Amino acid sequence: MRKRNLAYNTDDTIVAVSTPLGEGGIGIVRLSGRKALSIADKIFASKDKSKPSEFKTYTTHYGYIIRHASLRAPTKSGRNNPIEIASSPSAPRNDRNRYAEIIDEVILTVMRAPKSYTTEDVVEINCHGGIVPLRRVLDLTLSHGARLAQPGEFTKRAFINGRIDLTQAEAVLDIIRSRTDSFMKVALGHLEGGLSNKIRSLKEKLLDILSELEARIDFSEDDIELMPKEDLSKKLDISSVEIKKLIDDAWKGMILKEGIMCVICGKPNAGKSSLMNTLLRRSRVIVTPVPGTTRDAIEEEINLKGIPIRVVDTAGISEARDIVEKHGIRKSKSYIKLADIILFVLDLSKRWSRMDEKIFNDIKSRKFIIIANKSDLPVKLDLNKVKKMLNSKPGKPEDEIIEISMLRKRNLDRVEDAILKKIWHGEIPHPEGAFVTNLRHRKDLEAAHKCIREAIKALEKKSTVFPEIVASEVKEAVFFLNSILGDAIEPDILDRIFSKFCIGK
Ligand SMILES: Nc1nc2c(ncn2[C@@H]2O[C@H](COP(=O)(O)OP(=O)(O)OP(=O)(O)O)[C@@H](O)[C@H]2O)c(=O)[nH]1
Ligand SMILES: [Mg+2]
Repeated sequence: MRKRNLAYNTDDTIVAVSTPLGEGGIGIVRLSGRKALSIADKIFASKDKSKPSEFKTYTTHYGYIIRHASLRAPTKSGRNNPIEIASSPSAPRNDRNRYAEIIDEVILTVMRAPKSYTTEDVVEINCHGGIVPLRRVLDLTLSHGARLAQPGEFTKRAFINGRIDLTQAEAVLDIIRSRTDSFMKVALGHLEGGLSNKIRSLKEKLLDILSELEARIDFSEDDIELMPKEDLSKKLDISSVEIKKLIDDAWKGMILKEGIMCVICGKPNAGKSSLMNTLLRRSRVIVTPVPGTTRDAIEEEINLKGIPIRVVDTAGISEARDIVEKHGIRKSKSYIKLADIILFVLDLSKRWSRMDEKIFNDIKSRKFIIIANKSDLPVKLDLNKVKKMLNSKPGKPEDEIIEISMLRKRNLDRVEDAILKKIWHGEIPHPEGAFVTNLRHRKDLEAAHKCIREAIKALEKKSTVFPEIVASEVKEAVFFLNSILGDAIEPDILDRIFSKFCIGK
């Protein structure tokens, strides 16, 4: 890939701590740029006195990070912890080694341009993983002329230098942020170019159509043989269908990435908190026979077959007896509004009440599952009545009601299956698919799709200037595909994308 012609200066050498700040076995300071090796030469001392600029690429070396006397403020006592291993080329011969200080004992790796993460010379210094050693090594590289990297700047350089495109750069962030194996697989697929290849192939098809149209604009029909209008239309239609498929499947990728929110609601004492604990497989929330035990909403995340699900247990909805309950119930209702899926818990041992009716009316137009709990007790709830109410909704009522007993652990696996079925509408996608997982990509695809539909409409009209109109729509569609790949992108959008990264990546 070529270096991208963007207003960004790759002349300076950047540095950052690439591992999380805090205590750890090791911490890594990463340098990238023209001076990475020369800076490393100045601060690294190995026993055999070899220099990083002499090291072969992808080799690691044991040694010390040292600060030479010239960079140190002399101490009053003059005791500067001199060590013998240091040798500064800039110090006078007889002063050499006298005032050097060991900063840390390290392993240093050299990765030479162009085969490195950024395609520049990269040096990674594995220090002891503590805030002080890392900060001191970082400060030392800064004092030798490196500049502190901005968030995501290493990946930005990989992009600017043409090693990866923008979907791949975004995939790096997705990998770092993945919360489930399934999404990680999707993100890895994107990093390997799964999505870029699809977008590129779409772009090639549109460029072919564009060259046909331009031939029509430049030559008369007598000069060359032109593709029949119907064939052009067919080709555009194929591209339109392919883009539409990517847009239509984007929700799957978004769910794998963002997850969904599942809110448990119902009357007090129905078994909501018991259900929460069952889904979490641990005793997270208090369960007691006293109605009104849960007073505040409690959120936790589970991984349900690859989907991150935020499960929320809420306070039972009833006529509030005091101000605390009032607040709790208000919160329950606002969570119901935010939910992607609602788990409405009913107590089979109690009759259908006015409160059940109220809750049902609030959720009936939403995605919900009725969990009829306490099937171990004598049944008083008229489930047929509930099923009748569900009949007014599309779909089969038996898909919406699951009779369970949390106490006897009856039918519990059916709850998870029902949630998955609701999410995927019965069809579980393969994480290997090149799904769009990013809102930016989806918006650009929607814009490209709109242009192609306009192009098809223009083709159908009997205008003499149709090639110009169609060509301009197709060009615009190509522009949006280029924007996904980062081949045509505004610098501020680029900045916004990379600002989401962590420092050091
Ligand atoms: N018999 C029986 N009791 C159950 C079952 N599930 C839960 N319980 C009991 O019902 C009571 C209430 O359960 P919780 O899970 O606290 O109910 P809740 O809906 O969270 O109640 P609030 O927080 O008060 O709104 C507890 O005593 C549970 O042990 C069940 O399947 N069968
Ligand atoms: Mg509760």
